[in-house]
Amino acid sequence: MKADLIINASTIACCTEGPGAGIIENGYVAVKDGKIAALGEGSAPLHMKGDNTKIIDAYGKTVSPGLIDSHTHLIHGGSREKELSLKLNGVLYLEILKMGGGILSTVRSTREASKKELKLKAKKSLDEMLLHGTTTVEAKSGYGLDFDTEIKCLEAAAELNAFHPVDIISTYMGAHAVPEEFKGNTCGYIDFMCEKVMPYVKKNDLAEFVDVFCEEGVFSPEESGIIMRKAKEQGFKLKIHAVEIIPLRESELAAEMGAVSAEHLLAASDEGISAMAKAGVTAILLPGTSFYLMLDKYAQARKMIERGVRVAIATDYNPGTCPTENLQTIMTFACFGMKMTPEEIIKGMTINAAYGVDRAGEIGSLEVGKKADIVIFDAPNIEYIVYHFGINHVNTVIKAGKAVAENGRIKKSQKDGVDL
Ligand code: IZC
Ligand code: ZN
Repeated sequence: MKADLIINASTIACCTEGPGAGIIENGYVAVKDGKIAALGEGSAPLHMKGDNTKIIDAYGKTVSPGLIDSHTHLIHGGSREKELSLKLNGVLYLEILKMGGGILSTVRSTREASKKELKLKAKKSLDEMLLHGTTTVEAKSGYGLDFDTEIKCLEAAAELNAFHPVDIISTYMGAHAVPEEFKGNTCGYIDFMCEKVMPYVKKNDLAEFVDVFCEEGVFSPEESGIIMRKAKEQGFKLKIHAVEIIPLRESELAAEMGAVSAEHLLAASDEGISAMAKAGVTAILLPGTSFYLMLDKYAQARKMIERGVRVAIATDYNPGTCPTENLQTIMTFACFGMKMTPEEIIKGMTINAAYGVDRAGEIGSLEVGKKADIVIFDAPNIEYIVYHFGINHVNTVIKAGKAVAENGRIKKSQKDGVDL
């Protein structure tokens, strides 16, 4: 069997299931037809080398599965840097939202933007993500709230997905805030989402998941339960922003509803953690958001891991509470803020994140038969990536067997000319 080869890798983090990150020291990975064909310690078997074999020498480097950013708010207009001074003066996130800022300010910018403007802005972010090692991203809508803008954003994501090397998994998140036109009429807004928007999204295959922002002053657990039930009836998979600055039983709700993931989880109760472990709900933790909201509080990753919850880590890339596309910086926050080990962190951004977006059969680990989404870091081991923070360690990104980014540059592809 002839294949393309990555040889001499100092560290290969296979990120297979079970304890540890499946580390191989000094090994090789063989890629054929866009999939992982073989991998192991030492040199690649001679019969794999043919005349056309492409060889990457990864001496001194670390090879891992492509990173999966399992929680982002990719598509939006505008930015919110003007809220920095409010934050510095102690005005809290939910207070800014109540004043019509925060999410609602991004809703205004997103409604004003054309689909083309939204795509151009999101493409820039996808390029950054790819250069920093992300090969799959979950993208939530939720900055349109009205029918036309939500559909515009979901279509923008689908059109970007069709040509950009990063794969996009879409989530409809109309339940991100109650829009001004439904102020005081949350029930009316819930009916509108469930009866008008969701059927159209489903029929046009614009999203795989539905997500709800369950938080005091946004959607209550009862309201979130109604939205999730209706979404499930229509065939959507479920996610929940279980922020739990004040615990409201959101993790129990995620378990009861059979959600694929519960995200944030800043103060999950012991009962909630056990219920999630039992129901197989993936916890997607977002330590960059704790940092950016200047909270003293991080999710209890250690307790969740000890109780058997699968823990994923994501950026939460959004214009308000975590404006970064860089998962490597988030690795350091996960380590220092939540005391996760580098092996737990890399698994949180690969195999566990794949579970968080229901793709664990195809991506998230280096195993024979899985898609060859691979990152080569210019770092001798994964500890080094977490330790030396704030810079980009990525040397090469391989997507479905093809090198798509190298030395800080995205490679020209035939599809670069696509008109956005
Ligand atoms: O734009 O503030 N938490 N949604 C829920 C966000 C943060 C994004 C934002
Ligand atoms: Zn979010």
